[in-house]
Amino acid sequence: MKIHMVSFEDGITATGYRKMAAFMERVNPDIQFFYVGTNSYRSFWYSITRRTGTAVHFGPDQIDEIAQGIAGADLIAVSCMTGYADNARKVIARVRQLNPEAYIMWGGIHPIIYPENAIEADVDAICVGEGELAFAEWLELYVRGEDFTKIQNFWFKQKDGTIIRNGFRPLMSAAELETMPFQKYAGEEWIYSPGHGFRRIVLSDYLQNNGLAYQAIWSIGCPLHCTFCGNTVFIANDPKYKRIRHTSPEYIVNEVKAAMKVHPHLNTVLFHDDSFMAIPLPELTEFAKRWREEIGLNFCVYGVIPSYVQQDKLEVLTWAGMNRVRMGVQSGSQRILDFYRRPTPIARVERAAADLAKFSKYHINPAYDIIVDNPIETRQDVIDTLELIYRLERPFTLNLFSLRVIPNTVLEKQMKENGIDLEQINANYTSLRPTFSNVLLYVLLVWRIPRKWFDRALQHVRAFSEPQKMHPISLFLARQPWLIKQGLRHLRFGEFSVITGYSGYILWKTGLLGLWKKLFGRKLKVDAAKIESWLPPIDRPSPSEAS
Ligand code: B12
Ligand code: SF4
Repeated sequence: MKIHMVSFEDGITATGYRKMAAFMERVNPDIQFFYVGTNSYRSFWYSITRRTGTAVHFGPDQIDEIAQGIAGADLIAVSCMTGYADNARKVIARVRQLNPEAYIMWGGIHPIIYPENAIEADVDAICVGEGELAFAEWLELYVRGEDFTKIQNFWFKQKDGTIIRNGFRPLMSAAELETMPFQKYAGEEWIYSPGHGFRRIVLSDYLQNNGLAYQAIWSIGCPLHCTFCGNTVFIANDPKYKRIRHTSPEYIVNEVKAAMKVHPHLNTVLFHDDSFMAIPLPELTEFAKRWREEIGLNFCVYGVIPSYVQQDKLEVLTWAGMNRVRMGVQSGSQRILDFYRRPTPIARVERAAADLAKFSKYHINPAYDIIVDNPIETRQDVIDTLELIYRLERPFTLNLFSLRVIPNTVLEKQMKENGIDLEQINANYTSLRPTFSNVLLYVLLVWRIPRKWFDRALQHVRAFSEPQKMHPISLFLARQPWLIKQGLRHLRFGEFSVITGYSGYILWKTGLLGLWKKLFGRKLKVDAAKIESWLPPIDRPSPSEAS
């Protein structure tokens, strides 16, 4: 069977798509891989202005061009998040016209989180859970011409339009995850270039999107259920999603080694796990030991929940090469954290920041996620967040996100119950409203202004719903010193995941990057006996499942 597998997202970093792509290639080698996005996400101009969003709508000519490029196969397999669902739906409709015989299947985050919406597209099936084993089952029955409509993790649309909504397969066990192929990475792939159709992905595309970084996922699952997060749906579908499942340290190390073979310039690995620090210490230590011995690259841990920040875990991971952390804080108001149902008290956030600050010699400033522009917030809630940022132990930086409601999450229900018009909420995660409080947040990132001035500034703060003056120029200007500070910090650590394009590559190629790291890189030393004491007992079954 000839398969065309298409990812709709802004970039080429889709880890879930890449996992699924590798598996589909294993069970059906006649497959081609396509990426559709605007690729503006990581451009220099984007980082300066944040003018473009992560969801971009293609016009009819582009929809046609994309559909023409992918329609010629027996199975068109689409994957995307909600931000690109509208484009995916339009392309699917056009593919159907161009090739009515093709079987069209839609998987990925959007059909999982909002299946009732995805099934309305002109598809034959949607995948509402983990794709690998369900797809293998489907392929076998489909090729044999047998009835496949009872396969779990799929919804099927019959010829007469009726929908078969099947339930969920058990989530893959750690042992099953271990048998899965590594992410499909840097093989033959095609990328959409508006006005020119699809062209082969080349090194510069990787450098433009990822810099010198490899994007990885080691563990799946998160014990929390913040109302704004897709996790609420994953857990509703299967409560076992709360458990952290992961492959063995050997597996993830081998995956990164395989990526380094095709891209020897890789200089850092970004772990996007939802809650990396929830992995127990013995397993983290095993990972750290192997990583240090066999990989030796720096790495960044993105999904950190403050309640799981522990001194010993930070120590062992920093010893292994961790040089950056991203942690979810979201708000400085306990009332808003309760509204989001985040069980992390403000005091715990402060403790986690204080623990992280102890490693500042070895880390690029940790980045804390904050959600702003929430219409539920009162003026006091906004002030509470500013106050938290003012007093949090430095250094750190912030990822500021304008609240956007992911359809079909608990937050959507909460907002509707509160009478909030969802249209009024920013359609873009990253372009902030130019409010005075957002300008002040950027100022605080480069300068903790004297308390007296800060108190005076707080008097000008307004809630989202209150009438207020907008400050687009001040916001633009306030961002620039912060960007420069961030850029310099990354340069100082020789880290090129944020500074994308050829600059890091040239430094790597000429050996200057290696020299820089040798001269200025700092490595945490930890007593060998301590590491040994943290390792799991030898008879522990591996790979394990933490709970
Ligand atoms: C890694 C990650 C990223 C990475 C990589 C993106 C990617 N597409 O993989 C990066 C950093 C780029 C990223 C960015 C964003 N992300 Co993100 N990200 C994740 C994260 C943490 C893990 C995804 C993952 O790899 N999971 C593990 C894999 C194995 O699972 P999977 O992706 O679901 O894939 C399986 C199935 O879906 C299925 N499947 C997938 N494709 C297909 C195709 C077919 C045909 C079939 C049959 C099956 C199938 O099989 C796969 C294997 O089992 C998730 C949270 C989560 N727990 O999923 C958020 C998540 C996907 N991200 C989210 C968001 C909102 C974003 C951003 C918009 C955030 C922002 N502020 O900018 C951006 C989007 C930018 C863009 N490029 O367009 C939301 C999406 C919500 C939604 N309804 O769309 C999530 C769910 C987190 C949340 N807050 O709820 N993200
Ligand atoms: S901690 Fe992060 S991944 Fe987990 S539910 Fe909350 S937002 Fe989602």
